[in-house]
Amino acid sequence: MNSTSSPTSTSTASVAESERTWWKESVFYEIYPRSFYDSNDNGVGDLPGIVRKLDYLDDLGVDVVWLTPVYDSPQADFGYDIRDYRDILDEYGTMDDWERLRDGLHERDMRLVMDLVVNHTSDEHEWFEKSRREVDPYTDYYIWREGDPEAGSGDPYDPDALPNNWDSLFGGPAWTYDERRGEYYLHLFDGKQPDLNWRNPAVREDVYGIMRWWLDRDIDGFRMDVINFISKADGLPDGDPSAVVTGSEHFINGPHACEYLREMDERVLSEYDVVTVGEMPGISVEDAREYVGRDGPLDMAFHFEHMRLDEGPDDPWNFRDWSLDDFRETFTRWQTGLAGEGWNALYLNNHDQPRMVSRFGDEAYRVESATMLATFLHTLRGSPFVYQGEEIGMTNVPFESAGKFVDVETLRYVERMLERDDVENFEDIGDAVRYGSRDNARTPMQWSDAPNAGFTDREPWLTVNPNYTEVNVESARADPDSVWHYYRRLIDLRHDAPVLVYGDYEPLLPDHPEIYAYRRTLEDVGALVVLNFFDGEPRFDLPGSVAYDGAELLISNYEVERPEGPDGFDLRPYEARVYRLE
Ligand code: ISL
Repeated sequence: MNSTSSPTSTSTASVAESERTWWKESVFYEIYPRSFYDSNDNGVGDLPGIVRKLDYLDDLGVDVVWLTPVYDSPQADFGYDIRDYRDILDEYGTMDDWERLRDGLHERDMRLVMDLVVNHTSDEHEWFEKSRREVDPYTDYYIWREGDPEAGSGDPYDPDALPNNWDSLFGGPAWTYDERRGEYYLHLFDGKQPDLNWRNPAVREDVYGIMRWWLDRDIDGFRMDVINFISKADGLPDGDPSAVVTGSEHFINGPHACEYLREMDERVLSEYDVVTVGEMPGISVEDAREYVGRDGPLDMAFHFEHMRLDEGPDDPWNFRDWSLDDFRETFTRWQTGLAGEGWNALYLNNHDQPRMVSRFGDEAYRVESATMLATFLHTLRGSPFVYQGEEIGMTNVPFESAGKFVDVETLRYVERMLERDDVENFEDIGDAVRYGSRDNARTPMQWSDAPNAGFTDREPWLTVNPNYTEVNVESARADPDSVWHYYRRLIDLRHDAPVLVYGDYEPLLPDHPEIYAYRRTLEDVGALVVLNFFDGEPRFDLPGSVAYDGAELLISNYEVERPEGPDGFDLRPYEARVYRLE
């Protein structure tokens, strides 16, 4: 069904040497270790499991693996709550296993990016245990405030008693009262994830020490968790109560965030040839220019604007349809806004988001829409990030009941909603939870049609998607028309076509209701990308500005009959085509 022709390689000589770097030319692959592969049959994925799948990654052709947290952690937020930054969680293996993974990747010319989670630690981290006992130098390692537990009803959780009105991103107040210290500590996420006090130079010094410890173990970079949240506004003022997350204007891109990252760059990063990707909810293109522009401290940023397109303006769980106009406008703004300035980190899903096929594609056209979206991801200016399972077109999960969810954000939301008078039972919010829960992304990787999708021989820690009998790596690899083979071809294509990496981006047909088309241009080479985002059969009318004569089809997710009309062609549902233009 799919066709690809071999791209005539263009030289990269036309790209200024100063512009070229390995990470711009790389395809990244995100691994969520808990769900990747279980080597010791305890139901939980682990590092030796990843080691066994290294040839799989090599065959797929990806260049860099981003490993989400594998450090010692009580797993309140599945690793984003770190107890010891210099140790591996027992369930996942040992430092020796980690070294085998790193070496195995390097032997295959792949690189390893680790997750740096330093906005907060676990409340079981030694620093916090000492901080709550006011043991120096840790007393001011976290953000402690007195508040007024005697206020109002005398309940320390009376809103009047709290130090301010900020919300946690997982819902409920961002403050927890610590009986022992008699003060509140700030946590922008769960109560088990206290925020570090970045104003304290000793905290920053310790973070840099952790970074050096890993960098000296020969890693190739960091993905930095909510790194634009590290600086909180002076005096921690009350936030606007009408905001989706109250207080967020005082901690997203806070006053010193960029300054701390510059210091981190000077003190640590500048000494290593590594890539840095900041996860930055709530940044605009203008903010991104500061973080990842020409003089910015980091290399790339994950922004969230396209993740918000189907979320309600007041309540993110109040999902609505996204529109192609907003989608195209958002991507175009980021493509043009960072042109010549910075580099995009491109993604359509990750371990926190619904599966892209179920969100921006169509499960009824699973293969077509997965390959169309993949074509989009790999032909924009920036580095594509593939999330495990995306390459076989994994979908959202029909979770049977409330009891099947395990993610803290989801559980908190369900708890909160069930307290409301207008919500009688889980099914009243079931659709939203099934659509939006982070657990959709975290179900075990589907390796085969064996029990538990070949992920484990035991009961897995999280439900397996029942579609594993059809959607799995083994059957995808056996089928030349599968999503998996399309990803391989697309990754090869991007490696061979500098125009897809470095070329300028120019949207075509900016108002088309169904088609998203654009041109990439690098010197005298062009690429035309035509994507049908829906299940209709619209005609693509070639814009006059595009010289289509002699265009060569580089890849498409349907068989394309040649020759076609000189002024356009009809598209099939979710059809994607990429042409090389002379
Ligand atoms: O936007 C979200 C869901 O729609 C959030 O989950 C958002 O991605 C998140 O708040 C920031 O994510 C990162 O930090 C969290 C952790 O739970 C996530 O897994 C991580 O990716 C706290 O460390």
